Amino acid sequence: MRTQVGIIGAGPAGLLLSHLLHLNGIESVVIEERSEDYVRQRVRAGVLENTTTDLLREVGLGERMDREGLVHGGVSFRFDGADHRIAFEELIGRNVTVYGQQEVVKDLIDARNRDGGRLLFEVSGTAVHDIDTDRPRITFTDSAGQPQELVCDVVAGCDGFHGVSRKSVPHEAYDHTYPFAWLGVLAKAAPTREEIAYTHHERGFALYSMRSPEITRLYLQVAPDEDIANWPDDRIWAELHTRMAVAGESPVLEGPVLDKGITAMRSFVATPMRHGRLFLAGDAAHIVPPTGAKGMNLAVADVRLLSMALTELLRRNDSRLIESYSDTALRRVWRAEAFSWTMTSMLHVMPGADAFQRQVQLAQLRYTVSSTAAMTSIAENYVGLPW
Ligand code: RFL
Ligand code: PHB
Repeated sequence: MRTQVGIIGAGPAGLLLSHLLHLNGIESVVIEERSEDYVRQRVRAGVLENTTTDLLREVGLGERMDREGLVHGGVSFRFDGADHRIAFEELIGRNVTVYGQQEVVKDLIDARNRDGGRLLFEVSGTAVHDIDTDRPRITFTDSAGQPQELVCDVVAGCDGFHGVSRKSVPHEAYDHTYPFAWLGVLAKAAPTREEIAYTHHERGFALYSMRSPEITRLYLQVAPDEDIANWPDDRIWAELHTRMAVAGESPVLEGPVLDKGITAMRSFVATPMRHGRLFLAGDAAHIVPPTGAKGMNLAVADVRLLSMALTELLRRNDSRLIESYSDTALRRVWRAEAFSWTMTSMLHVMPGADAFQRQVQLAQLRYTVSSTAAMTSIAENYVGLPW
């Protein structure tokens, strides 16, 4: 097989890259190790920056998002037994949209299928070769068990944090793990509030979010090595009520649990994001803890840049943008790393923190929700800084 851009991974990064390249007249093939059903159903991120929704609309992917997405003009921080709203729309005139990552992925798969895109699911044994030459190759076994070779002009490694691409890029790794994890629950229960609430409670962080008028999405800070078996549904609900209550009232309405899982919290950056003709994008190159809701948005930002750079390279033989791809992308990545780290440190209970550190943390929270300057800073980072 032959194509211009061989894309490894059908997550938001790989699928959107393929779509953007198609709009610019560039051919690609996406290979994915999971099944199409699995990829369409995988429950993950929920918050789209204003920059992301603008881009999705611009490239013809806004229709269902605008119909079903929930526009939020602010978020709340809950602590000291009260709700403190950060009003994005009043502060900076922008907002975010809650629209599940798997909905974006479904819209992308449907768009690629409509446009005759080549998406190969259930491949195995993916390996990249000859990335130092101008004819890199990807080898894999297809879903029928046949060995395949894909010869390309360029390879895009969009295969997430546990993929194979990053191993072929000599890089410096910046890695930070946090002494806690998130237990996430998707429940068939109507949200009782209209906006997301980030809760700081002495028993640990909790997050109230939603997916639709029928579905709530909730998270609890737990130990990093926590076993999900220790968290029967009753315990989860009891803990959510305790942490999120304001003046004795819990916003949480219980309902059947549709999905639950534990996510480790980590910050990671690989630099550079390129070696020869292999370019990394999204979680393959960097991850952030989910507290800032930045992961998928960063994947979108990377592939927006990469699609423009590859278009210049492959259509006009101009390599200036591609030469600066890694440096330019990493500027935004490090900003998001800083924001995610700040949000994570401010809102979680830090195991082992002494009494002094706890008071400093509370002082920081109180300042953040009472200063217009501090709230504006949270708002502009949360809704997405300009490209
Ligand atoms: P993905 O989505 O991991 O996709 C990579 C794809 O590559 C495939 N793959 C391979 N395919 C072929 N050959 C191989 N050898 C392969 N190895 C892997 C995988 O099967 C997969 O389909 O990476 P991508 O596209 O870079 O997208 C990144 C986002 O998925 C991620 O950053 C977000 O989900 C992070 N995240 C959030 N981001 C936000 O912007 N807002 C949020 O509110 C938000 N909340 C979250 C999150 C992530 C979470 N978890 C579960 C990690 C909340 C949680 C709980
Ligand atoms: C979600 O709705 O899944 C969600 C919301 C905000 C975050 C992370 C995840 O910071």
